[in-house]
Amino acid sequence: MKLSQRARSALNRVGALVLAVAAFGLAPVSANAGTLPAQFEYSYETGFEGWTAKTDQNTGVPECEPHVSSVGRSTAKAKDGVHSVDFVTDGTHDCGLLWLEREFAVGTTAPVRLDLSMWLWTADLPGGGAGGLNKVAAYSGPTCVDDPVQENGWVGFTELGDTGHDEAAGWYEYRYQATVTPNADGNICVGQAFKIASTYPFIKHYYLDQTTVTLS
Ligand SMILES: [Ca+2]
Repeated sequence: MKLSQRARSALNRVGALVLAVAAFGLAPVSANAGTLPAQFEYSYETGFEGWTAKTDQNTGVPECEPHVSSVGRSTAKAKDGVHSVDFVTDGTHDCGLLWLEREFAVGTTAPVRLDLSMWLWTADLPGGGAGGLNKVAAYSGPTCVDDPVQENGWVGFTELGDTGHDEAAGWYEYRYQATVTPNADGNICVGQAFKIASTYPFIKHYYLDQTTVTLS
């Protein structure tokens, strides 16, 4: 009887650990969604939590005039916990793409439904000028992006909205939903992106936090 209780207790501990890993996003680099539906949350409290940070300047052939935009982490703002992702944007040339991307193993090659929620801290007001026309965007596809291409917008990236808001500076939620066909290995790639679409000859900071990826 005691052994059985210990076994149950151990199973409970394993269950609690699985829940904790899911809750805090400490999943392996390629998050294994296993049986769908599955939900993953990221707060960027311990590094990028499996996401890869990229810009158009350091990924493939640069599309824009040289700019010093970068993606880092910060404690200046946080929606959850004390850290967020810091999109450091140089608007000198009115051109640029910064993004995080992550592969998810979905265990099927059949199309899956993606629901992405992310929160951005912005102080921009609507309209032109000092950044209000910058865009939050998202990417999904069977593979990640090795060389972003700009035609009418960045190819494969969907613009979700401006960074400018009538209300005060603060956190705003952006949502993206898509049906994604996995690659032959049963993986999809998800991207959270920031597009420079305003001209401002200085550096601006935007903060990203509390990402939820739901796959079904
Ligand atoms: Ca956080």
